[in-house]
This record gives sequence, C-alpha cells and structure tokens, in this order.
Amino acid sequence: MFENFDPRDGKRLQLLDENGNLNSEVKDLPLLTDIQVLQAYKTMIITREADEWAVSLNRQGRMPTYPPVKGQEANSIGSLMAVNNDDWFVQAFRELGGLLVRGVPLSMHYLYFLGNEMGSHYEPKKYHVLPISVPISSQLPHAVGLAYAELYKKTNKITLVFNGDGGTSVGDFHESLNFAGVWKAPVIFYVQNNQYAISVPRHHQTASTTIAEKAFGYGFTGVQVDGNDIFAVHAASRIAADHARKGGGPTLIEGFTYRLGAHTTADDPTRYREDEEVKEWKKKDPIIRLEKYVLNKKLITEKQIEKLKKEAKKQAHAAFEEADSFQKESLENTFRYTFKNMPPILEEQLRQRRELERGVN
Ligand SMILES: Cc1ncc(C[n+]2csc(CCOP(=O)(O)OP(=O)(O)O)c2C)c(N)n1
Repeated sequence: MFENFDPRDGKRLQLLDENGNLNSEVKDLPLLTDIQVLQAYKTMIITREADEWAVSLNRQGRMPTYPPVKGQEANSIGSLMAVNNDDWFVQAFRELGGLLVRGVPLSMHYLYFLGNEMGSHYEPKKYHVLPISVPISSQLPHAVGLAYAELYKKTNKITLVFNGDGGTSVGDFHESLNFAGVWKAPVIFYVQNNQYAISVPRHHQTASTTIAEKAFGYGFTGVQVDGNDIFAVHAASRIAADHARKGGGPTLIEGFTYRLGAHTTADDPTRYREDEEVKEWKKKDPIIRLEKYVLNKKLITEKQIEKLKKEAKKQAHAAFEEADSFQKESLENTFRYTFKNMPPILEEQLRQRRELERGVN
C-alpha cells in the first residue's frame, strides 16, 4: 500500500496540480467520478461561504470565537467522501466540510460556535459523528476505542479521526497510534498539517521530516498527500479505508495543507507569519484548483458557478438565523452540562456568576 509514495523517500501524493490538471500517469488509484467531483466542488463552495460568513459575524459582534477552515476544505470533504456514511467520523474542530458531507445541518455548526453544546449533539444512528473536540487530540483515544469495538463486534465499520499538526505533540496521539497498531484497529488517522499550531510553526512541533513517517514507528503505513488536492485526499482515504476494512489495521494520512485564515477569530496571524508565505499558499487554494478542473472539463459553466456561490451565501445566512433563533440556554444548564452532580468548584462559580448577573442587572 502506497509503496510509490513513501514519505521517508520524500514522496507526496498529488493528482491534481495547481493549474487544475489531473495527472494521467498515476495508475491504479481510485479517482472521483464526475458526479462526485461536482458534489465535492459544491460542498467546498458552501463550506467556504459559511466559513467566511462566520468570520464576518464575529466582526459584527454576532458570533463568539470561531476557528476558520479556509484553505483546508479539501481535507475533510475528500476523506469523508471516501468512507461509508455509517463509518465513524471523529472530528477535531476544523472539519466543517466533512460535517456537510455527512448531511449535518449547517445551523448546528453555527449553534455550537454560538456557545450551545447542542450544536454538537449529532443523532449517532443518523450521522455517526462524535462531538466537536476542542481539547487537543483527546478525540484520538476515543476513536481507537470505537474502531476496536467495531472490530470486536465484526461490523466492518471503520473510524476516520482528525487532528492537527500541533496535536501530534500530545501524548494522546502517540498512545492512540501505538494501540491502534497493536490491535490492528480499523482506523484512519487524518492529520491536517496546516503548518501552524496557533503561532507555533510545524518545524518547532517535531524534528521528523514529515508527520506521515511517524506511522512506521508504530508498525503501520503513513502517507503524505497534498491536502489541497481533493483527488489525492480522496484516493489515499479510499485505499486506507479498504485496507482497514480488510483487516489490515490503521493508516496515518498527513494532509499537507495551509490555514489561509487566522487560528481563530481571536488570533492575529500577521504577528507570526509572512504575507509572502500566505500569498504563495493562496495560489494553491483547493477551491480555485478544483474550479479550474470542473471548468476545463465542462462539468459546470462560469454562470452556474456564480449562481452556486450566491445560493451558498443565502444558505449560510439562513442557517445562521436559524441557529441564532434557537432557544438560549439557561445559566444553570451551562454549568450543569458536564457533571451529573456539580462539583463544589463549579457550584461556587455558578454562585459568583449569579451574583454578577444580579449586579449587572
Ligand atoms: C489539551 C489542549 N491544550 C491546549 C489547547 C489550546 N489550543 C487550542 S488550538 C491549539 C493548537 C492546535 O494546533 P493543531 O493541532 O495544529 O490544530 P489547528 O488548530 O492548527 O487546526 C491549542 C494549543 C487545547 N485546546 N487543548
């Protein structure tokens, strides 16, 4: 598997180049059909519009802190399109596109970032998605456990789990890869290497040349793909999924990508990265690249694209209004959310918060 794309030989899988040309020399890799390509493109457009609207809402004071996805869309969209709808999708917090592939309403995502945890309560039997996980890499042991449970039950279901380059420095990452390797758990670890963990660049995160090569130390295969190339992301994920389903165990996919926006709306990336670098990565934008491909192949017209973008914008606006009109949570519920019996420290914080509210009012 991936013999021709060993990251230890400096190889990275790319199928669609920056000019939207598909590499016709690569054989025996699963390619997206025209119908799937259009579906992927449309999902990327709605993801981008929804994402930019969330950032704009934050600037208008209508949305609290939000982590932009801009530039990384191909990663979760391409990989989610490569697995079955009842395979487990274990997200971090930058996988909006993947949620939309699963059919999760956009309004739920907005609701979550408006501060309502219900926005991350997905009906498990309908969506097979675990809640958003902000504590870095804490989702990885859950994902391995989930994958192992499905293996134990012989359901043939696999798990696709995401984390970031920064998340590879956390102990949970290494423990998860280790157990997945030993147990041959049917899991795909998808690391979105967007080059930064807030302000910390990738080379300060690890001394290894790639993230993908770490997999070999745990006894399984790792591959680095161009994470801005939806064909490569999809192909690698399909191969890894088939491998897991056949009992081959885990795979680590490193999506080599870039966060075009800020870490979150509370961050100012101009303080730690050069404009020149951002400019170079803008040329590799996954949407522009796929747009060139669909136009060249005449799968869509410029006019249809214009209409699509307008509709996506409308859809994003409507989804936010829906989320914003959701009944607001009570102060008590916010504190009671995690524990059945609130620990004394939270009781005290609730008491102080109530006092503050009384004082303010
Ligand atoms: C356990 C833990 N430590 C610290 C944080 C604060 N924090 C939030 S995002 C982040 C950086 C994560 O970087 P990376 O894993 O590369 O993912 P990215 O945000 O770039 O998608 C940190 C340190 C956290 N959420 N959880």
